[in-house]
Amino acid sequence: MIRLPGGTFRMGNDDETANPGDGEGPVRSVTVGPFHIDAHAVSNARFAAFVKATGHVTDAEKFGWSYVFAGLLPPGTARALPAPAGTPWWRGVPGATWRSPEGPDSTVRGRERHPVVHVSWHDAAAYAAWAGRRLPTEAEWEYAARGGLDQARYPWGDELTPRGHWRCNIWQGEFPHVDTAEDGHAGTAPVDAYRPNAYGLYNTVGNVWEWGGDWWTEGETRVMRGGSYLCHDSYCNRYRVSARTANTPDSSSGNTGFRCAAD
Ligand SMILES: [Cu+2]
Repeated sequence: MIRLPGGTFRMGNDDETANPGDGEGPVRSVTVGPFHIDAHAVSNARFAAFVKATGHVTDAEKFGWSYVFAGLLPPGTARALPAPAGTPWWRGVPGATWRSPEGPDSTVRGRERHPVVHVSWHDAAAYAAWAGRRLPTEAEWEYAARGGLDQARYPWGDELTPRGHWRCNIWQGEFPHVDTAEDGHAGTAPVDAYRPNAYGLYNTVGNVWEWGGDWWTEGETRVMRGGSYLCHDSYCNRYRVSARTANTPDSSSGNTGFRCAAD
């Protein structure tokens, strides 16, 4: 974990390119106290250690299915549940779990250093409690992800690909049909891929959405931050440091994970 001294920073974003319903703005001064935060998302190896120690059963395992991006499904994947309205690239896949991210015939072998996915907010909170940690507040997450840069668009600055170099794992090509993987990865990347920000945090934007400790405004969904490997300007530009979304605490998908914080 990384120890951060805390301080006052400008949180949020007034840019009109943000999604109006997301509540990124207005920009306001926020003060956070000192805290610790994981340098990267919790990996499959770490989550496996938690499950081995506790026998934890994830929400996706209880429900018997989870959402997988259609483009990552092995050919012939059977009995996928229909996609939700408006997002035809998702499939509800029976047997998709953190151990089998693309369904029963898949494994995380070779992806031990990739972020755990198909974990709900409940699963993330259970892991954090086991580890003697907690999920970061939104303010802590954004303060840490900004790495000391005031109102920059990304954790490293305002330019998406400085000098032509990719700094995060998002979608390149034509979403949702062609991912050219110009950034080096289609699907998840290892938790410590790319260069960290100035505070030493890896992959705060892109790779996987990260559950946060806070409720969304209305109190039925939990905040998620950072965007994922599926983000692309043509559909979802939430791979920015101020971007946010939410989901119900029992939801899971192949592009959502988490990192922990501690006092
Ligand atoms: Cu996105």
